[in-house]
Amino acid sequence: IKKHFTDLAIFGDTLTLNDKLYVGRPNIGNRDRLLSRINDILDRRWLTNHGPYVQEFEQRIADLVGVKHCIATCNATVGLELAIRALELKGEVIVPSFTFIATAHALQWQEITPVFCDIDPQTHTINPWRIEAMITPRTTGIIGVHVWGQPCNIEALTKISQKHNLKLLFDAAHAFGCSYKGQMIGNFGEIEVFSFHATKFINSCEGGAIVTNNNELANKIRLMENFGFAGMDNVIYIGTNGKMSEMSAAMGLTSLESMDEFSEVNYRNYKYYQQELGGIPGISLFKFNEQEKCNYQYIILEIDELETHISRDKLLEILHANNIIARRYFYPGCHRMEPYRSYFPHTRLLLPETEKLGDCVLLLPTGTSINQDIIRIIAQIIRTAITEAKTT
Ligand code: T4K
Repeated sequence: IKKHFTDLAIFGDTLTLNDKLYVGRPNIGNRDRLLSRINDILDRRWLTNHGPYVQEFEQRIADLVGVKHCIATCNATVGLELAIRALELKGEVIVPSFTFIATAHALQWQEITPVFCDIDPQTHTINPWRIEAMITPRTTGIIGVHVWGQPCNIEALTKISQKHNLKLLFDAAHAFGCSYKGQMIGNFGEIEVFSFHATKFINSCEGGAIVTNNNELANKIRLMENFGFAGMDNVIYIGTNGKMSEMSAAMGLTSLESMDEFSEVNYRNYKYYQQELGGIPGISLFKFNEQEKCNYQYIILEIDELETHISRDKLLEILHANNIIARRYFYPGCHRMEPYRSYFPHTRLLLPETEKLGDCVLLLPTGTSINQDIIRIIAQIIRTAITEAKTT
């Protein structure tokens, strides 16, 4: 074993990982089923525009979530944009900064100001108790993000939104297959939006879905997603092209068929990580509530540098040098990325928990390309890096 961090591949001699391990490596379902669906699409020559596979995908999602309406989209970002338009949000909308930049961009793209709110350090989701102080006469809505598939405090958010007459919408990009108080995510707020991007629990290569129990909103979104066409040659809304293609739906349906297997593998990996990382001082693994349904798609570490004597960034460098391509999601927070950094230069002061988490969070690989042996190696690299840091 090499001794110094100048030799970053500290396990180069003994425990080599030959292939790079990525966070977000897609889980692939049954290839034969996928190829047979692709052949069907080619035979049918129906490639997009609400074809039979998209309709089947929407129905399967609606059934799994237990929600009235599902509208499949080309991705979740456009899904959020459509939801925001359909809800007629304007002015300011309160969102967490600890999220993927798409949540903020979906608002700003429509000239709505995202007002960044701090998070609860336990759940990593928006802190409802910080919201009321941020409401102004221009505020029209709240977007909660179920980051990592960890549901927001939906009860508190619902109460606040009702009290102030604000629209409540959830970015559920990470939360397909998760539940809150026994009910599936997808049933809360006015609308929820899932992502089926390649890196997500269920993937359609690119894709998303808008789900709602509101008939009127669902009708409106269906039209807006297809340029606002209410029939051939008749446009009644300003719309966009948010449609999912048949190829994406074929991938999505195939992925859905392996959903139980994916969540079992993810859960097993989560338990292995818990076992292997347990007892390393200064490292904590984000804990999910096992009473709820969860897709366990993310392995989230927090590094306490005072205890480990190693910064998160140094550890990241060591992991990368050992072919473990860990990620710093969601560093540094939307408020510190352009254009928001320039628009709101003082926001940092209002978001101490977001700042703290952004500086110590690290995501590790999981999914079907990982197993217990690999997790043991990853944990051993982390343990050695910390031991070395303490002795140098
Ligand atoms: N809201 C939230 C909370 C989100 O996290 C996201 C997306 C959205 C909204 C918007 O959803 P979409 O519009 O995308 O449906 C990635 C994804 O592109 C993005 O979908 C995701 N969140 C975000 C958390 O991660 P990047 O910029 O980090 O992607 P990239 O290219 O660095 O890849 C991520 C990792 O996945 C790498 O480790 C490589 C690996 N990977 C990626 C792809 C595409 C693979 O192994 N195979 C692949 O095919 O954003």
